[in-house]
Amino acid sequence: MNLVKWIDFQSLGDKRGSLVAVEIGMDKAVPFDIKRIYYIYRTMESVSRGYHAHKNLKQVAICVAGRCRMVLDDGKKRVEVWLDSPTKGLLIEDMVWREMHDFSEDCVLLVLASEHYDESDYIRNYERFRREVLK
Ligand code: T46
Repeated sequence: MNLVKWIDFQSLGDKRGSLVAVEIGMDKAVPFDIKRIYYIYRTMESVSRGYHAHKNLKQVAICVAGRCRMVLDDGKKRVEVWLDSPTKGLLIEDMVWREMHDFSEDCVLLVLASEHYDESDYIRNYERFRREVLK
């Protein structure tokens, strides 16, 4: 499985500044209906977040300001990418362990989610995640 799936958004900039439109649908950028949007901001640089996987949740993470480092792990391999562009979305599928590190002070991470918030969808123990994803 290719863990790193980028979605490129077109920047509709003009001399006034930049604008990105995110559209959903089969032939559009985001491949699922968005049921929830949240954003993470003012995370301290020394703080790491995430450390979980989701059983049934697809998400697109877009760093609309600043940057952070995202680690993705499918139980077999671990990769890391920098989210540092408002025109690049990272598609995170079900059953992928994620960690977020090295938030810049100005980081605003916007996340589009395919499902409503459900704490029972989280797997917060890495060994349990590996057992479930590798079985
Ligand atoms: C993910 C990464 C990228 C809610 O009540 N509703 C929500 O929609 C969310 C996302 C969180 N919460 C509550 C649950 C916790 O009490 O907000 C608190 C912080 O959530 P959490 O510790 O899960 O945050 P992160 O940054 O570790 O993870 C979040 C998402 O939860 C997760 O789905 O993939 O961002």
